[in-house]
Amino acid sequence: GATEAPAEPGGSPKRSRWAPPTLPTEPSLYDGPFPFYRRPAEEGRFSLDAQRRYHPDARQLRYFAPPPAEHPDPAFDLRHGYRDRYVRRDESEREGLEHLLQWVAGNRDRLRAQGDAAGRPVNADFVTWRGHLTKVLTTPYESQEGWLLAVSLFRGTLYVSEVETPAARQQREQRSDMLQELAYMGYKFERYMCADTPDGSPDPTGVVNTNEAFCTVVRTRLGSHSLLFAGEVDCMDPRGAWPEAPACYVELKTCKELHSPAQRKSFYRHKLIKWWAQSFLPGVSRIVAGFRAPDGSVAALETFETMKIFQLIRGDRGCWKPAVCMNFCEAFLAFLKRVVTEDDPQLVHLFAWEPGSPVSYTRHQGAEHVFLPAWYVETMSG
Ligand code: 0WD
Ligand code: CA
Repeated sequence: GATEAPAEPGGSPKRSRWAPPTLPTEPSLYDGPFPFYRRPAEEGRFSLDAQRRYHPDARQLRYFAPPPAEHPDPAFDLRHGYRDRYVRRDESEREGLEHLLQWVAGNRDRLRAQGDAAGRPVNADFVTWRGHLTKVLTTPYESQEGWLLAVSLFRGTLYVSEVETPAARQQREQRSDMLQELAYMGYKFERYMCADTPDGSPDPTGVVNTNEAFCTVVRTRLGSHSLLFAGEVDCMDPRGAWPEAPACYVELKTCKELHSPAQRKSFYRHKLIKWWAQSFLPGVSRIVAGFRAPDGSVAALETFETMKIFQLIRGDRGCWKPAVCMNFCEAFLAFLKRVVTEDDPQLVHLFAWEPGSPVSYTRHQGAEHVFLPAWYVETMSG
């Protein structure tokens, strides 16, 4: 797959070379009123089992079952089982949009029945993973990690799929044992906080298998863009104040214990932005954090209501703003619509961003970056 420079309109050699448009990411450019964001509605659910097999049901959904106090007693040991009770998903297996597309294909009759005037088989402007949108939302404030997003227009819908950057790949392949244990501790925390049945109790003695996942598929709208995306959800609260999905879902997180107001401020500035973006997008109403002590135990639990996070950061002038994140995302989606106009699953535009630069793109025809599987194109063309 060769990279083609976009056509040069006019083509006069005397004129300065046409440069493809880019999208700036400075926060000040997006500091306006919060854009319209429709309350996300759950369209469907699916599960991935211990062998990473797809099931069109909620068999992997777990139930929030926290301890009675904010200081778990007996203490959770997050390191327990790391050496001998850990089955890790093979992360070199690039799945792309595969499982989400399986859900779309499996629901094509219903999606078609909701069809719009444009006659699209999927009545949405964008189909993607929630995690990809989280990265877009946090872009104006991100200073460490760039991203690469592949985009194809197929039968009126833009599909967005992440491509691993060389830097991310290197990080993944060279991840230290300490970082791997830290990742394990996050999954282990889920085992202490969730039960397999609505009235059950957690059984933290079992195996942690990161192949297993429960995903919700939600539909929403940002400004003029209709979105259909899926996200992995940790559990639902059968006794919560919001009984309906997706508000009933609870996101579980672990974080290093905070000892000072300065540490808390830094946590609000750098970590809470990611937690907020991830849960706000699908309408998950609560995030429950377990703060890790140096010995690997959970020193305290703290609940963050997603819709109240903006109140925690409002007083800090140097902090991120939810409106900037959402306005940037809206502008990015408009940019995709403007650039990707040829309906062709074999044509891929690769949008690249690195901190300190604007978003740019390259155009690729055929093979190398194509990400919509043949089976999907076939199924949705019928
Ligand atoms: O193969 C790939 N390139 C990717 C696959 C990249 C990103 C995600 N995925 C898959 C995940 O395996 C999962 O099935 O997509 C699904 C999750 O999508 P999402 O909800 O859009 O992703 P995100 O919001 O980034 O992550 C949600 C949770 C994570 O929880 P924390 O609390 O750490 O944010 O999904 C899990 C993880 O538990 N997760 C993954 N699990 C296995 N492999 C991965 C991954 N690569 N990424 C996230
Ligand atoms: Ca989580």
